[in-house]
Amino acid sequence: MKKMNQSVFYSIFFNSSSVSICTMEQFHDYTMMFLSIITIFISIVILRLMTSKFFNYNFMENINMELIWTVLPIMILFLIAYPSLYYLYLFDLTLNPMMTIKVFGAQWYWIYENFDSEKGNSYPSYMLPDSEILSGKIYKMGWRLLETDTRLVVPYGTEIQCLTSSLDVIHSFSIPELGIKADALPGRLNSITFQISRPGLFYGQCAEICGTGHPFMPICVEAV
Ligand SMILES: [Cu+2]
Repeated sequence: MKKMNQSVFYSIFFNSSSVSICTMEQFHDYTMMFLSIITIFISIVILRLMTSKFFNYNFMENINMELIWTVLPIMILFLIAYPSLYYLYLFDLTLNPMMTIKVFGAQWYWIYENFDSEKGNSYPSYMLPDSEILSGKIYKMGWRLLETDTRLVVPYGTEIQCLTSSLDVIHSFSIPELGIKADALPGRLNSITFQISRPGLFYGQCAEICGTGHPFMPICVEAV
């Protein structure tokens, strides 16, 4: 229940689709704050230097000034680096997943496997070709090159662990809207945890060049 409240809180106040992408957006804004301040400050200094008619030829050294322009950048870099590393390791944490899904990349489609069912059902997910989207009924209509015949259906508001692997070459399971990107490597299991904060459809594409069918293996996640 506590987790549900947290994700609803995120979706209401930050208008983002998952807890991790919300954190990334916040960190982006935080970093942009420093970038804006530095850019404005440097612009003012350059403009003043260009427009000023005064030159001080006796001004050779100033210990205090050198101290400030050494210590201040170090502090700014630390203020950016610390939360950056903190979030980097936070996203790797898998605390208490309520569900585990397995994602296999294949040339050129995805195979999803649900661990929680007793038999362990696995199903492939192919892209819907243009002909099917155009000729289909309304329920079949969707984004060109993004709609799939079967969707990965997951609950929202719960922590979901996603294990990725590949059957042939390297693929990458990526959904930008949810802040997910995990390489699918043959012979290896990669783990990524995410928590979707609202119901809806989320689209992604393979993010590692894997052959001629690479642009035609989209990911469609349905959060219910
Ligand atoms: Cu690919």
